[in-house]
Amino acid sequence: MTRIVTVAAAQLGPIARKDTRAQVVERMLALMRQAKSHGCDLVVFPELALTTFFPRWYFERQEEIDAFFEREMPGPETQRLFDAARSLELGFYLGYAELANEGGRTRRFNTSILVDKTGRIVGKYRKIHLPGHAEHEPWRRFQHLEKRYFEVGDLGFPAFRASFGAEGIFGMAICNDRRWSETYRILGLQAVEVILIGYNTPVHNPPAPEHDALSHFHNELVMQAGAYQNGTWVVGVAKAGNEEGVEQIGNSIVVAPSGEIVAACTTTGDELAIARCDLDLCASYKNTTFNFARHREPAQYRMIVERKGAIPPD
Ligand code: ING
Repeated sequence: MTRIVTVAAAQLGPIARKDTRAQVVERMLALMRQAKSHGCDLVVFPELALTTFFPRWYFERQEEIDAFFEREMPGPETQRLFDAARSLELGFYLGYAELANEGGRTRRFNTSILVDKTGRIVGKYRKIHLPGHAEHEPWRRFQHLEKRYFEVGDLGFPAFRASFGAEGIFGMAICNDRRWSETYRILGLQAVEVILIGYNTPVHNPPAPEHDALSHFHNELVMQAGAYQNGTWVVGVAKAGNEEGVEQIGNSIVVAPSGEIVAACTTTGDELAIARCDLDLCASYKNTTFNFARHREPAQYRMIVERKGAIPPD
């Protein structure tokens, strides 16, 4: 029995600072209804999908920062997404800013959740690779203060067995995570079949403006490589367009385990890119070229990493 999951990359255009969560949720519900009309099982929204990308600004007051965070999930503003999942029988990935009280203290993470067709949260991930800087750097055209506003994720890169039309093994990552090969390999070592990734990626990268012209190329390169080298589907979804004066890439894509891009958004607005993902295609790579049990040499890697190998000691 072929295991097909029909996935929609649900790209969002810009979200202004003044836009309310209710307005954004309305846009997301429209995309969910559209996805359902196209036979989708799963919708993937971007990173920090409920608000504007607030780490682009330096805030002094914690209450200003915390206005961008969700204290409960679902909460009053997001319950409608969970209700739609149940009524439409349509799962979703949602990126949001999580404010949690754990171990008697307040924690703040850049988080994503995976919600199944019954509206149940079946997976949670907290962003590990936080790019940018922790202190105000006025020389920049805009800030990138994720290291100031979020803690490094403490859940690892877990994979989840879940069902969206067909049962499979799903993993999540967020934005900068997709640039690091470890993200894909740690999930690949858990036999992942679909990796879901939301992102907010400015075209301009202040520390390396010479890379700006390659922002689409790098976006596709990392997800195509991660998919192929781990025999998994990868879905990358943008918050796109000119958001509060910062141009963010669109380029949302669905990548097959072959590394081929099989669906792509072509605008920088609210748009679906839809693909029928055959999860059994993963085996064509996991059982041959990337048969980890047969071809990987972890003992060799450990030796080199522990400086017993080719790298000369300091
Ligand atoms: N954004 C960007 C990303 O990794 C970035 C930051 C842009 C890093 C360009 C390097 C180059 O896509 C987030 N939110 O991680």
